[in-house]
Amino acid sequence: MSAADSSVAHPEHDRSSLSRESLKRAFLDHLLYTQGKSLEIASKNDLYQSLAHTVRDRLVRSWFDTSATHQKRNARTVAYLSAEFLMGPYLGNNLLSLGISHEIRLAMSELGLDLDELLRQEEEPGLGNGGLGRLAACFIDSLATLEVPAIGYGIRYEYGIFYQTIMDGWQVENTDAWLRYGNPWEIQHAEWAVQVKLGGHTEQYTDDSGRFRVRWVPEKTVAGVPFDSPIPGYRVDTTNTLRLWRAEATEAFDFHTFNRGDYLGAVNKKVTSENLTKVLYPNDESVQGKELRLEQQYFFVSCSLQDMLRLQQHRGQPVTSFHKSFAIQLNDTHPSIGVAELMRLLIDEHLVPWDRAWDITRQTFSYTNHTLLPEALERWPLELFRRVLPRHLEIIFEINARFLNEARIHFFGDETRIARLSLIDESGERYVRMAHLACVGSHAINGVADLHSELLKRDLLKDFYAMWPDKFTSMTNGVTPRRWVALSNPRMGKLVTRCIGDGWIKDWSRIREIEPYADDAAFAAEWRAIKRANKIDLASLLLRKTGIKVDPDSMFDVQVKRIHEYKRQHLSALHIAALYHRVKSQRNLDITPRTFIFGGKAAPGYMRAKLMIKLITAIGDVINHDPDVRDRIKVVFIPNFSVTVGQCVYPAAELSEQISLAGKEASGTGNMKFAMNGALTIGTMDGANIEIRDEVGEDVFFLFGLTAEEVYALRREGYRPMDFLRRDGELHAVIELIRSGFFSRGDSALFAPLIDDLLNHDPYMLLADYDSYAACHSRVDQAYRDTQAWTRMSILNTARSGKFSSDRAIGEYCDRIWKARAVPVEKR
Ligand code: CBF
Repeated sequence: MSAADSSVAHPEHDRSSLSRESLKRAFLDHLLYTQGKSLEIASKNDLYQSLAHTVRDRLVRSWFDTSATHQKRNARTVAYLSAEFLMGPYLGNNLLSLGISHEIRLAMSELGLDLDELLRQEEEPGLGNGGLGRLAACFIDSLATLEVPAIGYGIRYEYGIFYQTIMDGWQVENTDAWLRYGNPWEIQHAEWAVQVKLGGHTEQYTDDSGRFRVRWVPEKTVAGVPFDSPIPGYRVDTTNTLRLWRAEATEAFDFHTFNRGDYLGAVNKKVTSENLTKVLYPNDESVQGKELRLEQQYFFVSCSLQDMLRLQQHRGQPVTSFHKSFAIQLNDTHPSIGVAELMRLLIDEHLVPWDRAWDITRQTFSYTNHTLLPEALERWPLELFRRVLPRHLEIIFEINARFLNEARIHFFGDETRIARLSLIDESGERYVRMAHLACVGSHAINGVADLHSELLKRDLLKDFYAMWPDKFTSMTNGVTPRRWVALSNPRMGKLVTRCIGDGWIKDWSRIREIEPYADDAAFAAEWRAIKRANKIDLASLLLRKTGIKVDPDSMFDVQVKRIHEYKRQHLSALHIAALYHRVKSQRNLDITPRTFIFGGKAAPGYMRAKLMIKLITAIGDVINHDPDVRDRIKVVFIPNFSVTVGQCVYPAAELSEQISLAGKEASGTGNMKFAMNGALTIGTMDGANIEIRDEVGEDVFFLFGLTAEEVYALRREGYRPMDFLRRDGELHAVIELIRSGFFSRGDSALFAPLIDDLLNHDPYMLLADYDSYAACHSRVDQAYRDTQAWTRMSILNTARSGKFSSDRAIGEYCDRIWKARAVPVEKR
């Protein structure tokens, strides 16, 4: 039984439908009537689908009651607009929320079935790239658990993030057909479909009352169809909605073309329209100005805003009080076209005067920035923008003209600053700057960790900060303890529950209550045993997925995240190669046996990141097969890192690598998942690492590297990587080893692009931080030898991680930005 199951489900649940007998009956009914199978001939997928339907049915009543309560109370609703929702598998999480995992397990076993096997059957919807999409998933879990009326709006991509395999050490991408067996969690609502216009031109006209108006004559119209999934809060009656939009052609056939005899041409339009939601762009932290991506963004934003206006009408509320009913959060700039779209809907379609519409818009939106990297800042070539959204460009010009008038009063005579502030970049080819649109159209702007928010104010958005200091705030990210502890680490959950009760599942700050147990020998022994059991589980997953056998008694040193130069996986690679070099030069060197575990995807077009994967696997290949190493070092790259894999990795980790160059990682959320599960951090003063260190204490954190200030200073002085290389003999030897082709079967050209870049430019300052990183690892090595002291640190680390729950983050957003509150659901 998991820790989470040990408490009773919410007392108000209709217990009879949750009894073992009724669960079994419902399951068999679904098998027969939904899947058309009997137990004897059912496939694993049939069994999974039947179970998923059985569980979904048990959410429907509270789902109804939730929307009825919200409508009746006209409750202020948070609309979380995000182009990505990386939800992870639903079944386990929904069982946890309902509190029926134990009964279901027994029901399945009485039918001769194994619940764990059925859980493994679920295809995870990979509708996100990484941190940003997963944050959205944690946030909607917290909103539901805190009973805040909320809808997550996004895109129902037919193909999510690609499936990664590793062949000969290289990343290979395969399509992710997650819908191939259907998605039992969603319900399609064709009756709420909306029409979305694209392309064409605008026309001016005078309406019946003599007012000047603009009409958009689109080139095409696409239908947006909503697919809803229930998002149950943990042991509460609230079940919110995740509403994802699919694009459909408005007409299946172009009859005109069809009648002319061009049968294939007649379905072309359908195919092109439906391409809109075909595939998730697999780029993380970089954008390509692709027309389809702009169309995707506009499509889901327009669908969502039209949907909110429909709900507003349904609630009997006037359009002019839209901002009182909805608080819309822009998850990065991807949905920021919403500012212009809401203006268009209010002015053109609901005939609201400009000033009133602008007031409503600004009071509705708030914007979260997730990155400082210049290559991740969205801007669209003006001509492309005009082609896709001609009416919006006019609106943006008007917003810009009014905004720049206001800015000129603030910054009288400072035309350089005015040009920097403008929504249109006119320094060369003209672009629409989406972050500027988001800033101007929102009443609040936030970064996702304190350092990041400060850097936004100091650099990226400094002109906006100078103009509107009160709009800026900081909201440190958080992650849900339901998925990332209760569900992923049931062994730890059970131990914690035994000691302090299960209140931590809904209120992670209570985890602090385990702090006194850090000095309790029996507790520490159990803590260690749990970590070891989790490591054994991960070891068998690694063996299954890579064929590499690892020693569960070695230290599990883990770096899982997107592969990116700024995250510096290659810094780890250099250090591993250096350890190897040491072992080879002093055969009997006494080192702490370590398993270095990597995982993460590189954007398919990001050659340097793909080469980093190859470097890690190539170094691993040599080390793992060298008898001199005697298994004291192992290197494993887990293919296709995902939420599902993460659930096995975080609980087993002992050391969490958070080694980005200071000032580059906005926050990080993996760092929080590791900390909650007792892995100590080796990290730089970057993103939320700083706050993790503040919380857990300096002596429970392995710090290295330059601070963001030092990075700026060094860059200002003129950074010369070679100066650092000359000072460090070991690093020099390692670089030479890689360069010579030692890890690439003699191919000295293979890693040249990476190495040359490090020696000549090193934009992420690996060489400047290397020394401090290697020295820090030696401290880790020593610390790990004292098992009791290490365990104590691990317990303290978890005990002091209370701040990093998404419940805390959502509480702050509700109070400080959304002005939203809990609305308990009335049961009917
Ligand atoms: O805020 C959530 C995460 O977003 C990113 O992944 C992003 O896509 N910009 C950042 O890189 C992370 O630092 C951040 O935690």
